[in-house]
Amino acid sequence: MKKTDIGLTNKKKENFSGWYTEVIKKAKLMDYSSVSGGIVILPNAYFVWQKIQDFLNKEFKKIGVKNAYFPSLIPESLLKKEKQHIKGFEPEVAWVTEAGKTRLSERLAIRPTSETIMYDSFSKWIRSYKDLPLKINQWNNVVRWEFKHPIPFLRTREFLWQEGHSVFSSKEEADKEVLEIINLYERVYNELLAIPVLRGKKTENEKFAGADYTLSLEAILPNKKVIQAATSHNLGQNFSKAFDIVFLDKNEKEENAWQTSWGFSTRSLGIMIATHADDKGMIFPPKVAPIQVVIIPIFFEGYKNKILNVAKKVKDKLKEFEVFVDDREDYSAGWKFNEWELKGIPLRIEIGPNEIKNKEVLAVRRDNLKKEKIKISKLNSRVKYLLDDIQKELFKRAKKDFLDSIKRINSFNEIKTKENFVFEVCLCNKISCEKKVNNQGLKVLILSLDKNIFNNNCFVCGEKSSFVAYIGKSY
Ligand code: 86X
Repeated sequence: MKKTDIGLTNKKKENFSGWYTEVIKKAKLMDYSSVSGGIVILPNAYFVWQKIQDFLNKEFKKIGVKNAYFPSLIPESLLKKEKQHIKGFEPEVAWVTEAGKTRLSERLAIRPTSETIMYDSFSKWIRSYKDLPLKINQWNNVVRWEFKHPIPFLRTREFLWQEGHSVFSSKEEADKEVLEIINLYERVYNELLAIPVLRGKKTENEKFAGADYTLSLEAILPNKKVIQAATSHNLGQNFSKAFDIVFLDKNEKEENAWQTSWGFSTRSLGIMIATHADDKGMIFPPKVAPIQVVIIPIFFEGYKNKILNVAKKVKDKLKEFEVFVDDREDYSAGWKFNEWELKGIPLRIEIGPNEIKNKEVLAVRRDNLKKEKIKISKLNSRVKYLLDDIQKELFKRAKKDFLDSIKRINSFNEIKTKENFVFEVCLCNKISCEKKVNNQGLKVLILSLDKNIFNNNCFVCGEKSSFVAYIGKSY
C-alpha cells in the first residue's frame, strides 16, 4: 500500500461529512452492512462502548439500579397502550408479522424503546410502597426505521443503548433521579469522552410526549449542528396510569407510581469521533482508547533482536496501560507511524539503537505530535502524566471550539441563519416565540437549568423573559 492510501483525502474544515465518513472507515471504527442504516461496530469503537458500560454500571450500582433483560419483541396492543408516547413515532416502528409461513395473530414490534413491555411487568411486580423504588436498567439494541438519511453512529436504524426505568412512590424522588442521571451522563461526556455538552430542560414542544418533562444533553458538532447526546425523562404518572402501576401507600391508600426513563446510546461514539479526530485520522481520548500506547521497534540490521527485547520489556513495565507492540517486519516504521496516527492511538513510543544506547525511548503524542525522550527508569510515571495530559488537552480544545460556537444575542434580528452559531438567548417560553425560532430553521435546544437571565426581555417578543435558552440547527 502506498503512503497516500492510508491518509485522509477530505479535510475536516472543508468537507465535514466527507471527512467523517472517511475517518470512521479508514480508522476501522465501523463497516457498512447490507441493511441501510445498519452498521457493524468494529472492535476499536466497541471498546469505547465497553468503557462507557463499565463506568455507568459502576455508577448505577451506587444508586441501586439493577441490570435486567426484557424481550426485543413487543405485542402491538402493549405498544399502543399509552397513546401519547407513540405520537409521531408510529411510522418508525418495524414489525414482525409472520413466522415461517404462518401469519402471527398479533403483530410484534421490534422495540423502538422498552417502556411498554417493561411497565406491563412492573404493574405485576409492584403492590406496595415496600416494593419501591424499583430501578431497572437494560443494555440492549433498539430499532427505529428512520427515513432521514443514516449517518454511521449518529443516526442509525438500529443502535445500542442503555435504557433505565425507575418507579417511585413520590414525585420528588423522580425529580431528584432525573437530574442525578443527566449529571452522570454529563460526566461520561466530560470525563471519559473529553467532550463539553449543553445541559438543560427541553421545551414543552420538544420534550418526549410521554413525559412531564425531559432533561437532555446536547453536543455541538464541528459543523456547528447540535445533536442530542442523552436524555432523562420525568414520566410523572403518565405511564403508571396507562399501565396500572399502583401501590398501597403507608396508609393503605392506592396511588399511581411516579416514573422516570433515561437513555445513553452509541450515538456518543459518533460524537466522540467527530469531535476529536483530525485531518490525520482518529484521536481516542486516552481514558477510552483501545490501545493507549503503541510501541514501534525501529529495526536496524544487527539490532533486531535486541530492540525487540527492549520493546517487550517496555511493554511489561507499562502493565497498567493498554499497550501494543507493533513488531510487524513487512511494514516500514514510517508506514506504521502513519497507520497508528490514522487509528488515533494517543501515544507512540519509538525504540531504536540510539534509544537503547541511552536507556531511553522516544514518545510522540497524537494530539499535538510533540516528541520527547523518556528515560526508561521514569517510564511509568511519565506515560501516566502524558496520557492524563492528552486527555486534558483534548477536552480543552473541544471546550474552546464549543465556547467559540456559542454566540449570545439579545434580539431576533441578530439571527443570521447563514452564520453557523448556537445562539444563547433569553426566552419567555411561549409557544408562539418558539415557532418563530422554528421558522428560521432553528430549534430551541434546551432551557438552561442554572444560568441566570442576562436580559429581562424575551429576545423574540420583548416581554418578560424567564429562561436562558440555546437555539441552533439540530441534526
Ligand atoms: C422516546 C423515550 C426514552 C427510554 C428515552 O429517551 C430514554 C430511554 N426511553 C424514548 N421514543 C419513543 O418513545 C419512541 C416510541 C416509538 Cl413507538 C418509536 F417508534 C420511536 C420512539 N423513539 C423515541
